[in-house]
Amino acid sequence: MLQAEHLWTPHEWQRDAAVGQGTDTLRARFALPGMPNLHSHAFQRAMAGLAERRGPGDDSFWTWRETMYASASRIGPDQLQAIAAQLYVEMLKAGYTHVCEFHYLHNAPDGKPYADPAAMSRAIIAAAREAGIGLTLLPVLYMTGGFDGRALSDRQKRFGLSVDAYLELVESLGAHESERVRVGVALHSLRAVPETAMREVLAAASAFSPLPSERRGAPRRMRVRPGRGSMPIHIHIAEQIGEVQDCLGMRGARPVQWLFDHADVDGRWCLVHATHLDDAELRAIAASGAVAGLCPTTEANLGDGLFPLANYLDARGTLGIGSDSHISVSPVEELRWLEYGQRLVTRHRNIASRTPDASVGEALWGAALQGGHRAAGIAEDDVRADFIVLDDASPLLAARDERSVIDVFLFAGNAPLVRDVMAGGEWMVRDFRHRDEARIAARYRETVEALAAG
Ligand code: NGQ
Ligand code: ZN
Repeated sequence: MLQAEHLWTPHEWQRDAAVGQGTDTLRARFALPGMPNLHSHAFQRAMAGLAERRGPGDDSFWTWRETMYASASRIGPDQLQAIAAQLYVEMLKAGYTHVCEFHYLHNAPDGKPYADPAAMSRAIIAAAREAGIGLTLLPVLYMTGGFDGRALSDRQKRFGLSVDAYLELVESLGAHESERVRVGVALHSLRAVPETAMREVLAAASAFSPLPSERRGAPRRMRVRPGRGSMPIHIHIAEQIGEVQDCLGMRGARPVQWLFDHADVDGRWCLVHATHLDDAELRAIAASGAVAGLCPTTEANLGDGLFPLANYLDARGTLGIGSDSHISVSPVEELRWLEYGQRLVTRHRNIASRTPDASVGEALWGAALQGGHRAAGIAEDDVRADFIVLDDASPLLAARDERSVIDVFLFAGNAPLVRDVMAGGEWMVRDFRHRDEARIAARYRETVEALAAG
């Protein structure tokens, strides 16, 4: 149980609040809800820092992608579980209590399906259980190598599934659903999914939405998440200018515009990155209730561009944060850079809070919580025993109170201020240490050393 002198329940502070159950009571001065991480490719953690050396030409997102593909090619289920478990421990220690895993590494390294087509998905589920983080598993449909419908390259063959194989995978994963493990659907990107395939998957996903009964019974039913809320739908979109240009050239519309013209985009959707938007696209996303899935440290690392935050917030858009490639694993850093990117280009301060006297830290943490839960498929009335406790002993928190503590947490620290983390009602991190971190880190080290040795 957590007994907090000051508990932030967006958007107000409660005094002397008790949350969670059990006799293992922890007293704390400042606590706040744990953050959902709405976008992760776990395997990429094992290459963080290995693409920061200049190549022969101009480096870009596309040259980084080749390095990423090469590192993916040697990872099987055991390696994936070891890497993901270590990553998820790091996430918990940083203050993330739930992760949406955008998972497309389905096939064996030779591009053929594993004997169990869900082998890689099950590795992710096992890793989340070991670490104790909540999971929304998003198996990804990936079919083509570009807008022109070209076949997958050899390195992309590990990602490829037919629509039928994909829907079977999603359906089979339903057996693993629980309070802590949810399943959604994902389309890798417009360039990787033909329009007809997109329609089939969306029809199947809608069969699970809590819609009026006459709208049920879409072409194909999946027995995933009976009785739960609607199924989240994630897609990468408009991250790179090259992608916007290709979409304009091949489909006659910008990516976000094309998506809104061809799908019922609503609050089930998470549009990952959505970096390059015109005004109409920005307003369409905001009005739809879809979540803009922002990954500022990855977007910076890959040279994607800057999301138009102020206009989007003024249009009452919903957003959340993800650590994506895991070049950094910290909600503090994502939110700090989300705000700082805007300060640097606008030459103004305090962008994320749109009302006078409102705390920027509270605005950022509150917005990303709301959007993160929505993207994870966690309903607003679904109470989560997911909390983080800040380190009372840090000199940074001396003489700080409710008014300033979240701003200090997000903007003033270098050493993380997250001391304890409750996830799913259990203390997974106490005094900066995760319950099982030594074992999980040792296995990660062995795994990465073996991968590096080839
Ligand atoms: C991914 N990551 O799927 O891991 C992508 C790169 C692609 C980001 N876009 C591959 N950050 O988009 O084709
Ligand atoms: Zn991604």
